[in-house]
Formats: sequence, C-alpha cells, structure tokens
Amino acid sequence: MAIPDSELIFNKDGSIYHLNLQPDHISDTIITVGDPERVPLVSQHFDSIETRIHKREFVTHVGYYKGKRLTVISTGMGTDNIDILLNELDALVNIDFVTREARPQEEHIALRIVRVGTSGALQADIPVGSHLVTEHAVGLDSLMQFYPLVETGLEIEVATGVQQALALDYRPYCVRGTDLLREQLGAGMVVGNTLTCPGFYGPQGRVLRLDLRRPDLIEQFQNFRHESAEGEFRLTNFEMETAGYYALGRMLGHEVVSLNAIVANRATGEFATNSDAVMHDLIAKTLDRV
Ligand code: R1P
Ligand code: URA
Repeated sequence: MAIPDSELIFNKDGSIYHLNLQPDHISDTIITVGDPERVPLVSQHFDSIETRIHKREFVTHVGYYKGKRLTVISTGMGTDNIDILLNELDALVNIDFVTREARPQEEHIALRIVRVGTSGALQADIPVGSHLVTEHAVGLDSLMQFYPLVETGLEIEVATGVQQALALDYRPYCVRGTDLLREQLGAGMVVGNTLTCPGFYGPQGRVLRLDLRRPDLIEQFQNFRHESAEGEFRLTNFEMETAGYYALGRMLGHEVVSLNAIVANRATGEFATNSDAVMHDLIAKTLDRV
C-alpha cells in the first residue's frame, strides 16, 4: 500500500522532508554526531567530499575515506531528533520513493550507524578523557511510549529496576546494542551502560537556579545495580540520544553503536579541559575502524 503524502513527505526536489536527502546520497555506513559543527571535523579527513547538504540541524557530508564511501550527519540534541533521523534514513533505503511502498523484507537494507557524541560519566572510575562504547542503553525519554519495542527479559528487569529506584511514574526502556559493531568499533574502550535523559539540566541532576524534584538523582543513578546471571549491571554515563538509536535501530533492522567521548564526570565534578582533543581522538579512532 502506498504511504500517504502526509506521512512520507518529500520536498519539491524529491528529497525526504527533514534530512533533505535522496536515496542515492547516502552510503551504507553512516557516522552521526550531535553538533553540526562536528560534521566538517569528521569530513576533513575524507579523501574527497561528493555531497554537502543541510536543512535545520541536519548537516550531511558524503565522501570517501581511504576508498570507502562514508556519510556523516549531524542530528542536533535529543531522541525526538533521532526519531526523525532513523525513520528518514530507513525510508531512504527501505521504501521505494516512486511507488511510496515499503520494500519486501527480502530486499531489506541494513545500515551501519555509528553515533560519535559527548557524554558525562556517572562513576568515579570512568575518567574524563576516556572513550566509552555503550552496551545497554536505558531511555528515560518518552519515545518508546509510541512504538511496540520488544525487550528481552533482562532489559525489562533493568528498566523496571530503574523505574523503582527512581520512583518514576512510567517504565523506562532498555536495549542492548549490536554486539558485532560494539566489538569492532569499541575495541579497547570502556564498555558501559548509558542512560539517555530527556534534558541536560534537571534530567541529568544539574542545578543552576531551579531545584529538582529529586535532589539525590545523581546518587540514585550512581547507586543503581541489577544482579543477573550475566553479572552486575550499573549505569556508567549519560547523554541524550543513545537509547533512541538502539531502540529504533532494533525495530527498523539497522546495526547501531554509540561511542562516547567522556567530557564530564559527575562523581568527581570535573569537566575535561581538553574536550576538543578527546573528541578529535574519538573521530580518528572511529574513521580507522569503520
Ligand atoms: C548535550 O550537551 C549534548 O551532548 C551530547 C548529548 O547527547 C547532547 O546531545 O551529545 P553530542 O555531543 O553528540 O551532541
Ligand atoms: N552530554 C550530556 O548529555 N551530558 C554531559 O554531562 C556531557 C555531555
């Protein structure tokens, strides 16, 4: 069945609504970053750049790195943008733009999507300046209130445990990422469990002029533990997108991994003085491994 004009929206040039891209623009491997100014920091390493397109916070460069075609796209902040990013990227490869129909399952194309972002550590033993690859993501945001995400028993237990520990009115969601991509891209990095928050200040326990409903939020994040046959689970870091990537990646059939440059540590109160260098190193590592 053809998807209606109001749901699959094209611009006048035939590109998809927010990303402004056409199917032949993108490569199978896509590096994503939050900050639009980080896009040229990645593409400056390319041998050549064939496409530069932008709309709103979505800046895209496509080119070749050591002979491999790569795309880098900025997303802005928050899982609401990841909803747009993943649905529109998926449409570019898995929906026929002429018939407006989803391609059959046997023609499914799986993208490899690598998030390269900044993050704050929750635990004292994860120093600023380190690189962390996300194994499980726990989403405190509301995106999965709207999709039928299927979680494993362990994921449900962890998410329910976080709900109880924080006395939340709703159950967060928990998703383990793609093992192969995590092992390939995250070799030698700290392996962690990332909490995705629907904000940078209150939802991450930061107080400027507003008091929090839960003054001990950071301690609750830090002290959360879940014991299972797989060992002890703790939350290691937080940011604002990873759980959205992992959940939508699973549902849409794409391989996704989140790589985090740890620029803050909320246990020690530090912020990296060399955060640009920490990100620069993470970009270099990502390009060499991807
Ligand atoms: C907050 O400062 C932003 O930084 C992190 C968070 O997820 C949020 O988007 O990621 P990026 O550095 O990729 O934007
Ligand atoms: N990004 C976040 O969302 N939180 C931090 O503490 C640092 C980067």
